[in-house]
Amino acid sequence: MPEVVETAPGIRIQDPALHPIAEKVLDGRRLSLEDGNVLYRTPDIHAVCRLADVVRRRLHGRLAYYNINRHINYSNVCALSCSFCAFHRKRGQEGAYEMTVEEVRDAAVGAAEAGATEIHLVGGLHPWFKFDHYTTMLSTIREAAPSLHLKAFTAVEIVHLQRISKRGRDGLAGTMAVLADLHEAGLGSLPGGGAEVFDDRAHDTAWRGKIRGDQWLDVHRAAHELGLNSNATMLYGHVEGRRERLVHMDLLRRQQDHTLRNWAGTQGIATRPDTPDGEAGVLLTGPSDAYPGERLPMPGQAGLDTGYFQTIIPLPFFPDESGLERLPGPTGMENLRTLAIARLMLDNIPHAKTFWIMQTLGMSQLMLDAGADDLDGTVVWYDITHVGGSGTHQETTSNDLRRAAIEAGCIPVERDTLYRRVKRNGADWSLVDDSAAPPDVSPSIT
Ligand code: V47
Repeated sequence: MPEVVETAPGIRIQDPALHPIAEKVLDGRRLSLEDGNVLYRTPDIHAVCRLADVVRRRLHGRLAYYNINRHINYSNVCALSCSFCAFHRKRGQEGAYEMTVEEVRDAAVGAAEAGATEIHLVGGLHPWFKFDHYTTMLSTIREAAPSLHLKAFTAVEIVHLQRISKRGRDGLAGTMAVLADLHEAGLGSLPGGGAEVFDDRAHDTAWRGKIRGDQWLDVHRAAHELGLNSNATMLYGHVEGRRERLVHMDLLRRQQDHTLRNWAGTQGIATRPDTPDGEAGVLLTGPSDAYPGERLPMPGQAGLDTGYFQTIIPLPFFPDESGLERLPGPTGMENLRTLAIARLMLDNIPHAKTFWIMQTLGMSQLMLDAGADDLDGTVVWYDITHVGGSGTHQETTSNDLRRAAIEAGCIPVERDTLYRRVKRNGADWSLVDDSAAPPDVSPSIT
């Protein structure tokens, strides 16, 4: 039996290979890709989860965020044929659908009347919709349901919109122009979809024809420069390997460093020269005494003039009905480990989300103890994956989410899309003034 070492109260480590990593986490130093490899290889998965929980508690105490939202997939007709995707159809193919602007509006109004704060609006790359169809979709929802935050269009759709609006050759300026038009029409933030895994080999094997990782990152950089926040996903457990996942995390981390570096400098938040590439990294997950103010302000406040990545969302691959049905997909332990490693590696992204639709609510409860602080939302309609043969209607109530969080030893907190706290009375809601009553996020380790 290997010696069990207690590095900090409650963190029992059996695998000596984890000791230097535990030291780094406790000191608030950045983990290298090699550290990530060790975290993937160690049999001591429980220690990995405990370390991720240290970071989670530093940032969020025992708070578990959720939101009341509705996903609207406006069409599954897609010019692409990614082999991992069971959602896409060709026009006229059985199961293909397109919602009209009025249908999208009605779904959004129904969601607002039921108390939703957010619409998550995405779809396939429709071959015939014109650019103004997308701006009309946003402005129509905004007019009919102004209280809703519109988190819409993955980076893949944004590049498609850039092409169909004849700005495909304008590079980053064209992306900014498209995003500015969408923002003007009501776009509030970008979802994290379409990232898959930033690796050209995996890209060419399973989603050739779709944008590559560098383009995905460019779109999010443009959104951040415009002051919009966004999320980042990582689809894993298909044709990629663990090394590619770690590189994906590192690329996100570098981009977030780049985004936050100036702001961190103005705030006196330490940038650490000890990142593996020697560049100054902005770590938000160190001990609170080392990093006062690790909670990021809203874009436009407290000297922060850009948007940023709010949350990392690891998405486990579902082989069913996809072109990669022969693959087994990741197991529960791999999902737990990947979530914990994402929390540890992405030391400058404030939130880690377990999308319960894909992870299941039961696994998500375990993940709240292994790095995750966000369960996503009430969702209602979800077309892209169906867990265990469930239908399109996948709904859980806010009570279900709250109960799941409490059972996991957390304090459930309803948030809006930008992680501001929500005060609710049935379908009516308003934002809580955090400056009046900041949430208790005391970083105790129990
Ligand atoms: O981009 C597609 C993935 C993503 C499969 O930003 C699959 O808050 C598993 O991005 N198995 C869409 N995954 C979902 C998404 C998302 C979800 C929740 C919240 C947010 C957010 C974003 O689903 C796609 C793709 O990467 N996907 N097919 C599949 N067979």
